[in-house]
Amino acid sequence: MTQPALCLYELAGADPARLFSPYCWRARYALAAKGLEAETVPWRFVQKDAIAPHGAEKVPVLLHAGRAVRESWDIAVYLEETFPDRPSLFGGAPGKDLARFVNAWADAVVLAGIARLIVADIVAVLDPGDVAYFRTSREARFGMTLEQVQADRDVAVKGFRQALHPLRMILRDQPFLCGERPMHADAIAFGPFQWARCTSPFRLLAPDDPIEAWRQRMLDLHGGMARAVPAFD
Ligand SMILES: N[C@@H](CCC(=O)N[C@@H](CS)C(=O)NCC(=O)O)C(=O)O
Repeated sequence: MTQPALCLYELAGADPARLFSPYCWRARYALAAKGLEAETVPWRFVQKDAIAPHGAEKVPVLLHAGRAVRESWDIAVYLEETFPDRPSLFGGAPGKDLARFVNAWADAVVLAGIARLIVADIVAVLDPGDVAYFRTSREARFGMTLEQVQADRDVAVKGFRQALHPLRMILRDQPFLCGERPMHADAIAFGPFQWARCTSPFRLLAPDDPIEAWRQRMLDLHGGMARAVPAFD
C-alpha cells in the first residue's frame, strides 16, 4: 500500500470521528487553506507510544516527506514554507508575526477561558481508556476536581465574554480577523471554539454576539469540514 503524502495525528474521543483538539483543528485548517489532503490518524491521550517515535508527547503531529512536524504553530509555518505556491496562511512576514501574537492570545485568553467552563464535560466524550489519565492530569493542573473548576460557570461565562471584547470589536466591522477573507489567525482563534463544540453543550456566546456570527462563518469554511464531526452545536 502506498503511504499517503500527509498524515495528521489528531486527538479523538470514544467516537474516532469526534476530533476535538483545539490545536489539531488549527493544523487541519492550515492544511485545508493550502488545499492539502491529510489522512487523519485518530489518537488517544494514553497512546504515547504511537507518537514517541516521532519525538512527540502531544498532538498534532504531521508526517510529511519522511519528517515529523510537532506543535500546531510549527505545522502552519512548515506548510507555509513547504507549499509557497499555494494560498498564503499569513500574508507575508508581518502577518506571520501578528498571527503569532494571536496564537499566544488565543491560548492564554480564549483556550484557558474556555477550559474552566467546559473541562468536566470533556470526560463524557473521551475514550474510556483516556478518562483516568485525563482526570488525574487535569485535576493536578487545576488543583481541584474538574467539577469544581466549572461549578460557577454560569457566572464565569460573563467574564469570559467580556475578555473577548477586543475580538468582538474587530468582528463588528469585518467578517474575519484579518479582513474580508479568513487567514490562519482566524483558524488559530477558532480552534478553542471548535474544541468546545465537540465536547460540551454549554453555550459560550450569546446568539447575537458578532463572535458567534464569525464562529458560524468559520464552520462554513472548507466545505463545512468542522461541522461534519460529531459535536453539540
Ligand atoms: N502547544 C501545542 C499543544 C498541543 C497539546 O497540548 N495537545 C494536547 C491535545 S489538545 C495533547 O496532546 N495533550 C497530551 C497530554 O495531555 O498528555 C500545540 O500548539 O500543538
